[in-house]
Amino acid sequence: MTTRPDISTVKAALRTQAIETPSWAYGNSGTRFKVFAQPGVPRTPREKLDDAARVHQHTGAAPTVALHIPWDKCGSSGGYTELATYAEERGLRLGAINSNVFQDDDYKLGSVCNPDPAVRRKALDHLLECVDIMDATGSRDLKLWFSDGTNYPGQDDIRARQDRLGEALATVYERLGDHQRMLIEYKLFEPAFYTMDVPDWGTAYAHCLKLGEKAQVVVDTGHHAPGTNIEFIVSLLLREGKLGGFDFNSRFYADDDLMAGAADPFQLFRIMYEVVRGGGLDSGAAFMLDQCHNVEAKIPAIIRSVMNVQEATAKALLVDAGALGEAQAAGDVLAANAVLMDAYSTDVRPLLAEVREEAGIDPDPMAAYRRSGWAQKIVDERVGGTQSGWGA
Ligand code: PSV
Ligand code: MN
Ligand code: MN
Repeated sequence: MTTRPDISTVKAALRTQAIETPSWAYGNSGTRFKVFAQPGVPRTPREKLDDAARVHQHTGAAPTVALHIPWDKCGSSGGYTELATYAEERGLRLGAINSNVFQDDDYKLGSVCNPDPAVRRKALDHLLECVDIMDATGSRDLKLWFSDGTNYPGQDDIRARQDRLGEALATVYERLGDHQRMLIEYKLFEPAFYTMDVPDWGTAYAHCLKLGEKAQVVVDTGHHAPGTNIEFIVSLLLREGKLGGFDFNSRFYADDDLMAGAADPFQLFRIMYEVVRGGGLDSGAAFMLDQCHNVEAKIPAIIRSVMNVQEATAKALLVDAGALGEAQAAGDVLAANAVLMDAYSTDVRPLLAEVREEAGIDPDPMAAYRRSGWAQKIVDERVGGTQSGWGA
């Protein structure tokens, strides 16, 4: 039985898919070895939004922008409300608020897991401040990533550190409003090398389960050991109602933060297939990018990443579910694999071009951006761009 999805259904799903871009990807960022500053990068959160508006204008698929506090600090809660209005005036909304408890000297031995209660209190206050900011911006998601961990066996009590983490998370969870969520991100290693306090999806999941339904896991695609089957994790989290969203990026080695879909487009397809299969396009999962553009131009790199996520999604939507189910039920391994590979091998660029044209935008976002003159305009107008994010 062939049940290739109806093309209008596929188009409708592609039209509604929203990909959130990170404010920090617009600024100068790079590796710990060198940040190659680029002319014309934003100097303020508003200028980051100006660039994000270009990405949304050319793709039609990037309506929200994640903030990182204090990289996007506004001073007062009024400042955040004004920033939200500024975003709205440009057809955008402010997305996830990312906390930052990893860049102060005080956090040398950790933030909410630190053995010193005063440091823990400072970190907790920052997380609570992030919820205040969400109230001002109207953001739904608080994204928590902790660099906490230890470098040496015996350095600290790893079990007690879990207790400290649980306590902080519970306090922040209590502070969340009805429509707000807490997304807990995990990372295998770095900056700590012996233990991370949230090293994997299982640890994040265990805390989320204890906290309640507003707590969900976020999967950063660069945060696993090489060879990890990320799509399995995605499938499982969706099945348990605990997939909060993604930080998409590509990696060849570790947390490379390269453009999504650049290193392994097949992996991105496999992930998006599990998203489609598990109802993740409609579950409220956030499709965020978390990338650093060190040697490539930033705005077109973000446009390319959005397009790569869209292409993987389109291919996943084209999987012939009927034929796949039949092959699986018959135990026909090769036929089942062929169904998936057929979808992956489909050139979906014409389909996405059509979707864009029907939405009244240029079918080729990269070319449209190049022609727009924006790249030159920002070089001419912005002098002394700021460093944001990693390397800051
Ligand atoms: C940590 O490596 C991380 O993936 C977290 O999401 C941070 O908030 C983000 O990077 C900043 O780039
Ligand atoms: Mn991340
Ligand atoms: Mn990362």
